[in-house]
Amino acid sequence: MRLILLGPPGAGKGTQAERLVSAHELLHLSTGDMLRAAVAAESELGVKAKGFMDAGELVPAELVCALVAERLRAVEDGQGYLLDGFPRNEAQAVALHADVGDDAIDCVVHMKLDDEEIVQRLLKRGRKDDTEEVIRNRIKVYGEETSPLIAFYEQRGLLRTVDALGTIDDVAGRIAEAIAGCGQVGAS
Ligand code: B4P
Repeated sequence: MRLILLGPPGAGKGTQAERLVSAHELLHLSTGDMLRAAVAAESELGVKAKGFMDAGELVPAELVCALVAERLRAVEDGQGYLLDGFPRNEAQAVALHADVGDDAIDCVVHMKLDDEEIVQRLLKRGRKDDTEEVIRNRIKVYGEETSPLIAFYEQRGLLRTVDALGTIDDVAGRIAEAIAGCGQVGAS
């Protein structure tokens, strides 16, 4: 199974990704985690990415796409994967499909959550980029840059929208239902 988790900041992509990768033995590619590791290691990429992340902006596509392409090229045939937080705009989606092909994704799970719940969850999480001002900017960037991907994947028949409000178990149950049959021949 080859999945994308799409949703606003704080929708719980990372939280649900952990469950999905262990249930389906998927390779987990989280661009947020990869970028945070690069920042912590003070690598060339990390130094370039840090300012964008601290401000709640997207890291430039060429940096993120190179990172993901390198990992995806190393994926063995038949290995399922989960892209968590990537692609985050149309340029990244186009780059992804140019690299791995149009049929390299079976389903896109769109986790839907309203802005006030996002702010409350992220203030509670308290990561360095979880101040109210930065969270509101990330919500704005999501609306402008990432949300057009909902239509992009809907047109390709891949989108499954799930309500991300409720307990972690509730949301996991909805995702399990939404992806049942994904990646099987004849699945719609
Ligand atoms: P990410 O690391 O992707 O993080 P996120 O969107 O903030 O959070 P996520 O949706 O994973 O929520 P989580 O499970 O933690 O991005 C961080 C930054 O990296 C971006 O702003 C950007 O700068 C950069 N970046 C990443 N990918 C990029 C890309 N492709 N291109 C350019 N830049 C990129 O859950 C949030 C909180 O809610 C947690 O505390 C969790 O415990 C809680 N929670 C989860 N589910 C819950 C539930 N059902 N009920 C209550 N609380 C819940």
